[in-house]
Parts: sequence; C-alpha cells; structure tokens
Amino acid sequence: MTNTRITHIGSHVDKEVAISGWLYNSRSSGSIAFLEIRDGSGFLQAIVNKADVSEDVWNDTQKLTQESSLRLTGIVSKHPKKENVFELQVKDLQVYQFASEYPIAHKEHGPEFLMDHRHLWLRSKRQWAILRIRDVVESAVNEYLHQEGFVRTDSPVFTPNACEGTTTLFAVPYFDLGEAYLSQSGQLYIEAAISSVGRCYDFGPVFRAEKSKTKRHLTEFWMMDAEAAFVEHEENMQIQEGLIKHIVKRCLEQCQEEFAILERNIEPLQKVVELPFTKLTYDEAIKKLHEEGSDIKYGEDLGNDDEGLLTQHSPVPVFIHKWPKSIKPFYVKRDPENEDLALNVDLIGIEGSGEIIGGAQREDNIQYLEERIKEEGLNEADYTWYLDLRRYGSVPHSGFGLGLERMVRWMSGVEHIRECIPFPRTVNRLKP
Ligand code: AMO
Repeated sequence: MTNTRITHIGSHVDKEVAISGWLYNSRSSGSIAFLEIRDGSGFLQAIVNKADVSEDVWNDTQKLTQESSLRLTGIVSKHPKKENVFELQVKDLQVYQFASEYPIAHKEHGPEFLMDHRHLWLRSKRQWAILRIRDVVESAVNEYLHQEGFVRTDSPVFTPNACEGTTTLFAVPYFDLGEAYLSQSGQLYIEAAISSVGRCYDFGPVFRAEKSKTKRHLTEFWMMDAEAAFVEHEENMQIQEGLIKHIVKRCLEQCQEEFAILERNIEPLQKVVELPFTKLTYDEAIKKLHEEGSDIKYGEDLGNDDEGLLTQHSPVPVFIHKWPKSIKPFYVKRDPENEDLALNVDLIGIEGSGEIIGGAQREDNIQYLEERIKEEGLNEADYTWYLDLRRYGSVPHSGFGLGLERMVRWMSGVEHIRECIPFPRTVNRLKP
C-alpha cells in the first residue's frame, strides 16, 4: 500500500493508499460519514461506510473532532459527477490525536479573534490558498531574476544607517556600538554588490516604524530589492514590467485551485500578461488627477485615492515616473533634462492594489550625493562606505524594491495585507 499526498491522488484511482492529515470538516447521515480531510497539499472527501469498516473504526469516526489528526487507508475513486475530483472509500482509520474543541468553528469570526488565533487560522482553506499564492509569487520572483542574470546577494537586517529616511527607523541597542537600525530596504548594500556581480537582488524582511493603520501597511514586510549596473531609467522600468508579468503568469498557471477558493476573478490578470503597461510622468499624473477632480497640489505625494483615480480605468499597472526630487530620497538621480525632477518610478497596480514597486536610477555623482545627504540631515560619517561606491568605478545603475505582501494581496484579491504574511506585524499587533 502506498503512502500518498492529496495532490497526487489522481494517479492512484482504484488503488489502495494511505493519507495522513487533519479533519477539516465532517457530516454524517445514518451509516455513512463524509470526512473532509486536508493534508497540506490539498483537500479530499473521504467516505466511511459503516458496513465497510470495523466497529472500532466506525466508533472512532463518530468521535472525531475538527482538526483531529489521522491516517486513513482506503481505495481512491473518481467523483461521480465532478471531473478531476477524487474521493477515498475508507477501509481503515488510525487517529493520531482527537483534537480538543477547536476555537475556530466553520462560521463567521471577527478579524481580531482570527488575528489572535493566527497560529490556528493559517489552517483555514482561505489562508492555505493565500500562503500558497505567496510561495508561487516568491518562486516566480527568484525564477525571473535568475533568468535575467541577477545573482542573489542578501543584505543585512542590522544596519548603521537609514535608507528610506529617518522617520520610520526601528532602533535596537547594539552592544558597545550604540544603536543599530532594522533595515528599511537592502538597497544600499546591493548597490555595493553590483560592482562584484553586475546584477543582484536581495529578498528578506524589512522594517518600517510607520504608524499607518491602512490595509496596505505592515511594520515588518518582505521586500525584494533588485539592482543592476549599466541599466538606466527606461530599462529599469522594462525589467519591472517583465517581472510583474512573469509573476502574474506563474500565478495564473499554478494557482487555479487557490483562486477558486478565494473566488478571485482572474480575467483582469490575463490582460496584465498580454498588454503593455502604461507610463505617466508625475506632471501628467497630476494633470490627470486634477481633471478627475482631485485637489492634490503639485509636489505632494500621491495618496491612496489618487492611486485609485489613476488606475481605475486602466487594464494594466501604471508607472508614475520623474517625480519632484524634493520628495524623493537622497540616492535618486536627477533628471538630466530637468534638474528639479528625479529619475524615480512607482508602479501602481490595478484593482485597488496600490503601489507595488518603488525604484529609481541612482545618483552616480559623488558631489551631488554628498549635498543631498547633508540636505536630508543624515550623518555623513555613516555613508562614507556608500560614497566609496562612487569613488571606485562609479557606473550608471538602477534598481527597485517590490513589496512581497502588496503583490500577494493583489494576486489573492484579499482586502487586508495582514492576511498576506504568515504572522503579521502592524502598529497594533505583535502576537502571536
Ligand atoms: P519603497 O519605500 O517605495 O522603496 O518600498 C518599496 C516597496 O515596498 C512596499 N512597501 C510596503 N509594504 C508593506 N508595508 C509597508 N509599510 C510598506 N512600505 C513599502 C511597497 C513599495 O513599493 N529602496 C527603495 C526601493 C528602490 O528604490 O530600490 C524602497 O524601499 O510595495
């Protein structure tokens, strides 16, 4: 007899197999019990017929509680009506544990209750689907970047200096060396690594002490920072577009079951793979926003509503590029055609997903960088190493940062980002 996982069950029709898992749901009618089993790879209906099993097995079946862990042996059969759906006709049952009364019943629970029980909530079908979409997104990112010649060179989490401004830093005491900060982005470090490997990326947790309590903000989230030597502004956008298309394509290919569980309409995603992305300069975006009735002033950052207005009729994500340099970080290169503008870019996703990527061509002129570091009130001594990169073989280069949970939120079509990371950290939540 073969041990198998639910995902492979279709290749064992009419054969006897054993499956280990948990009881997700069950119902009984007279002498027949229907057990919905999950084993991590999928969900399966197992049918226990009183006449086909021993008295002990039948008694155990009656005692099973939600989330009891078990091993079932039986014959695989095709679902009588549904294509590609299989069932297990149970012959034997071994119970690893009869679970205590499970706190998350199959009914509506409030979000705070579910968040308090996140360690258990992860087992629900919906959370299972999101975790798996997250995994597909991560794999697709790694796959695309390797395909494009990027080498993974991960960045430290403890850092001596700020990357994205000083207002959102988490400080931690660091032995006799004073304070360290949890990284806001690994960008500055991968800028160093491009001079070794040409194109590189990191992928890991970053931290922002941002008090934003929106559906898109976490205090700890995962970011993929990519950086490439000799790549300038336009090509930077091309790489980003290629990456997003690749992720969406992989999700469409590999997440059909997950999308069905989440009732996610995939039509908009198909268009994203096929059509070229839209590009608007910041100036054009402001003009468009005014036409749409927004009261945003030139020089302001785009808010949630503005991003919504700019993408509402677009079938594809929209690049907003060349922002006023005054609202962008010190490392962004000035636009040679207009010194007041920066060669940066934000990619705004469709379907209300908001900003997915932030990126820029980097300033390669050392004098200008020194001025900008002073202007931003940063401690120059902390950036000496970074300025070395502009001393020894400075090259034009660009990069970008993709927020993993923003991408997962968009792909899954869920409303709140807290469901897009296994254990979310937000302003109000540190547990479990
Ligand atoms: P930026 O600050 O735009 O750029 O961040 C890059 C991307 O990270 C995601 N993101 C967040 N996700 C969840 N919660 C948050 N609080 C949060 N903040 C940002 C977004 C965003 O587009 N170093 C630059 C990138 C670069 O130029 O290479 C940076 O960090 O998806």
